[in-house]
Amino acid sequence: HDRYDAIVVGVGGMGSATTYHLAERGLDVLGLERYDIPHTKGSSHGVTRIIRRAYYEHPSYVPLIERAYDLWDDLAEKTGRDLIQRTGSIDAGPADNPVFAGSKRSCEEHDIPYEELTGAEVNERFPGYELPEEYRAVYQEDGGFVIPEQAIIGHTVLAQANGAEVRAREQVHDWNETNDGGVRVRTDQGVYVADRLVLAAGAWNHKLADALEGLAVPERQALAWFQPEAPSNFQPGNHPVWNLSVPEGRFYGFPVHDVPGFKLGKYHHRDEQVDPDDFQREPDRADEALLRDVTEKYFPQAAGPTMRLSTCLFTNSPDEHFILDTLPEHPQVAVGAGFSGHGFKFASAIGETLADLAMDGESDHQIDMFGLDRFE
Ligand code: PYC
Repeated sequence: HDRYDAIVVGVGGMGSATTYHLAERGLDVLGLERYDIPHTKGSSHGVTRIIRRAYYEHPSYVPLIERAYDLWDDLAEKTGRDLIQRTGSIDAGPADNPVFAGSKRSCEEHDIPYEELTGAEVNERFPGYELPEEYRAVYQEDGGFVIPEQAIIGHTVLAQANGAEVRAREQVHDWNETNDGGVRVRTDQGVYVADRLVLAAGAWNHKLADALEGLAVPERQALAWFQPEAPSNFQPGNHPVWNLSVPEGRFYGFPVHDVPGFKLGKYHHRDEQVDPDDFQREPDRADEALLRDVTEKYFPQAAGPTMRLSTCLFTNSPDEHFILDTLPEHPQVAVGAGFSGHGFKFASAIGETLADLAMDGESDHQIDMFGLDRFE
């Protein structure tokens, strides 16, 4: 193969979607993945990822999440895969906390239907919760979860059906610009040339672009699944996905799906910035204890025996907003980076955005907030 239109580095959540969107536009695309498709070493494993329209991080994300919902439904239909479930979402905490207040603001600004509930009302309606009664919560009926492994397989299969070449277990060492403005990518298996490059390598992105140094910083996270003692209260139909701001930190969780346990995690679990090639992957008792304590306090009926523990990686930008841009010195290279623990739900739309950026240097999606120049 002499030359591709585009090469995508990383065929995980973002890269598989990008490979699909490029191929679907009739472009000749190569996707390169250093591990398996899907794999458990990065940010896109663990069976469930929250999706929510009531976006407390900033109202500017709402148009992108609307597009992501449409594209997830489209992917589910085209592939026949069950990859999204609607459970409703709860964003809660004390009255002045940013999770509740930000979620409400996004609903108000974008006319998203929602209900404002007290902690007591949440507990009554969804008996798995035991929130302090005076807490405030936004309940939004379209919230739910995406199944990341199914999403990656779905995007990859559709990319291949549209002519993409995808290679797993092939590690990109480096890339450089060709004299005619393209890119040459060197892997442990060979050398490939393309007009455009997309860096979607998650926690490894900063190793492939100097411009991302210090702007896309990997962080170790831990997840726990505990067996509920009252299983029916933690089924998808009875237990909305949740984001909670409590004195112990910011936590998130899910109903039981696939793994026989109620899943939760803490944002910035133990504040451990790590090298993705050299960190403690195996969860330990301290990881488990931190998540068990919060489960006992706010979801006591879910605090049964441990069913699974796992680690994964966030890649944080300094302001925890995404990076979607071309590289300042290499306009033929698009990057999707720094998703800061809240990106997966958008992957379907980010694939479309990165395909736009790679081929046109711009996108119709609202991504002004996500440029690299904000860090200058
Ligand atoms: O964005 O809701 C979210 C989320 C949950 C876990 C990590 N991010």
